[in-house]
Amino acid sequence: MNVTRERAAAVLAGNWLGASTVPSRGLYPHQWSWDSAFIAFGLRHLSPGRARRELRTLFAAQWADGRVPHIVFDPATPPEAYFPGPSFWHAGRTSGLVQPPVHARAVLAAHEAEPDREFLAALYPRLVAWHGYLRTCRDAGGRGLVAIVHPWESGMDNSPAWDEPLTRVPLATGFVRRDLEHGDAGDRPSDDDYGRYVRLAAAYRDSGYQDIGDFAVEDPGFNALLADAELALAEIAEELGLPSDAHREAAARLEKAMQETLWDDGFFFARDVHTGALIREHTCAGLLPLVLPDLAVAPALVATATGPRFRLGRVHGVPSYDLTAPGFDPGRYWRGPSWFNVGWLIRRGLLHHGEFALAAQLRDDLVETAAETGFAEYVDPLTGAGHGTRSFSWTAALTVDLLSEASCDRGRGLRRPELSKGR
Ligand code: 2M8
Repeated sequence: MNVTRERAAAVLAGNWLGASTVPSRGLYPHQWSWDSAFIAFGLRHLSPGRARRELRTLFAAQWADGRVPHIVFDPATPPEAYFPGPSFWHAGRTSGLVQPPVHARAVLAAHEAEPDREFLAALYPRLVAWHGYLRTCRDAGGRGLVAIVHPWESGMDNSPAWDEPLTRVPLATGFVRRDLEHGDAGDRPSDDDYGRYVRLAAAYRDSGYQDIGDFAVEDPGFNALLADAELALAEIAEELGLPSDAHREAAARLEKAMQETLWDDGFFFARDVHTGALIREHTCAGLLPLVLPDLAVAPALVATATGPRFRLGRVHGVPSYDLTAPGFDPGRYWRGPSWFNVGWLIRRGLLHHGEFALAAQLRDDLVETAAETGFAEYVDPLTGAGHGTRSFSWTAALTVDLLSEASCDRGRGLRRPELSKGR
């Protein structure tokens, strides 16, 4: 067995709680929504039953209104291990926020690894309710796009795109950050960012998780992943012998709305719903629409991805922020470092759009960098040095997934000299 695969499998085994996987033992000791979907992509190669269990556990915590909570708290973990913990949210065992909807793709992938019609039939209505919640309760801008109401909902917490809308949010004080007990402060969001996250989450909680508050943003990453999830749902419906047109139409509507309202000058930008203005920051979320196979503007978006702002193929992974921006920081969380889930998604997009050599190169780089950094949470795109926590579950899981592809060695030799370490 491949050594890297074995090491990645050991990370996932070490982070398994019995019915779900924690992103990391210290920093994130509960179940996270989109992490579980990425984890399932890897688990399906190691133990399809565990992949199904991971997803079933998450969906067992789904709310009556259809939302899938962004955290499901582990009752056996001390409440003070993570802040904001279960008592903050007033929502039983979960938080009240959401995360990007990558679950339908994960459910389909788990089924493909080991067909299980009962699993598919059980999850299908839950996925329909989840997407229905997003479409009906979150179209704050009335443009047919989902608005996120908290930076944590993007999964890209301290993205520079959220700086401007966050200026409207006052700072909360009087709480203790637990994340700094497990990570270097230079790798994590600032205290001011954290103060705003807490204030915003408390206000949403106090509205009974209904009101669109001070922060409402149409994020191209979130919406692209929802469109892709609708396409996956169409495939699931077909597999179950159910009509699928509505899902394909939903995907097409989202794609059209993104194209008409978020696309400008070769990029997809987020829109601040309160001001109606585009937030002109080039973050990796604006590249995620590449996951859509019919994306008409894919060639222009690939040109941006390979241009000076992201230098795809000439750096490690996909930088989370514009390399040319004054605020680019190669080590701080979502303000520059490359994350493995984003690289894995963009690789899929490159394959859709015929960029096979670049996709192969990205895959090799992701696998190698993951192994060399002990499955780091994120890496410096310029040096490949690891940052954040180590033995991070989605890094390990997506490595297993990439290694499981028969074509894994196809791209060897395409590596360009600029990619080598210690430049
Ligand atoms: C990070 O987010 C959490 C809050 O949800 C945190 O900073 O404590 C993000 O990277 C997010 O995308 C991820 O799902 C989560 C767990 O890995 O950590």
